[in-house]
Amino acid sequence: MSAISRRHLVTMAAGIVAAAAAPRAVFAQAPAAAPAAGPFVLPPLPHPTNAFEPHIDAKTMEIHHGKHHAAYVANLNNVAKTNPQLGSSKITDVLGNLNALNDDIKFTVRNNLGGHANHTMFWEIMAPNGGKPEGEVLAAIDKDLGGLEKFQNDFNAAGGRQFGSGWVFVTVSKDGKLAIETRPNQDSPIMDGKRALMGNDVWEHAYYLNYQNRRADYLKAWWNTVNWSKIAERYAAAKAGTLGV
Ligand code: MN3
Repeated sequence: MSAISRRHLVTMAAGIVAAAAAPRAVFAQAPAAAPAAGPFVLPPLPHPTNAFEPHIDAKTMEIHHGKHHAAYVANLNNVAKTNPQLGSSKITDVLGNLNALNDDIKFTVRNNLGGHANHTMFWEIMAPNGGKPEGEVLAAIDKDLGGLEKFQNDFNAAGGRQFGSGWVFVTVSKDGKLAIETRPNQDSPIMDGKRALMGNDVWEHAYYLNYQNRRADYLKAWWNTVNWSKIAERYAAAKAGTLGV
């Protein structure tokens, strides 16, 4: 073998080693995503990430809140750099009137502000020992959703039927009427002038580490993380016309 071809082989081998090692090295050295400065803020989780085990594992909570929701917030802050009115408007006003936005930001705002609103609600209604529905909320569940057991079964079924990524919500009208509704992607009932009393995230990122393809098991287990006193507060706010995201 000539010196040239031997050198060529050594170079090739080194290239292969470098190529194989590169993705891991890049991943390990990647800095944690710094939140883009701006008007949108990632709300802190109300409980430690391991507070919901075994129903939702700590790693899923960390990634879901610290990566997925954080990315929606960072994307919004990037858009707000060139569209400062976005950061000074009420989230419900923007989502309730997406057609007022310029075409160049409409899609980004729909996905990321929808995601920000949905996840802000989602963390707010979570608690490790969240009790049971009582009082006016329970009365509304009985009246509009056929009682707690039927409601939970119907809600789980609707979440299971949502094809691909999306959400299953209970919407609440100003007169307190409840309905189970699903939305694709990060769409929110706010986009239709409604409000979400509560909702569950059926994107795979919400459950895949622990449940893989078993979305139905996740939907069932999720009820163990629901904060019913917070939902009672949201119900009262909806009837008073003051419920935000
Ligand atoms: Mn999510």
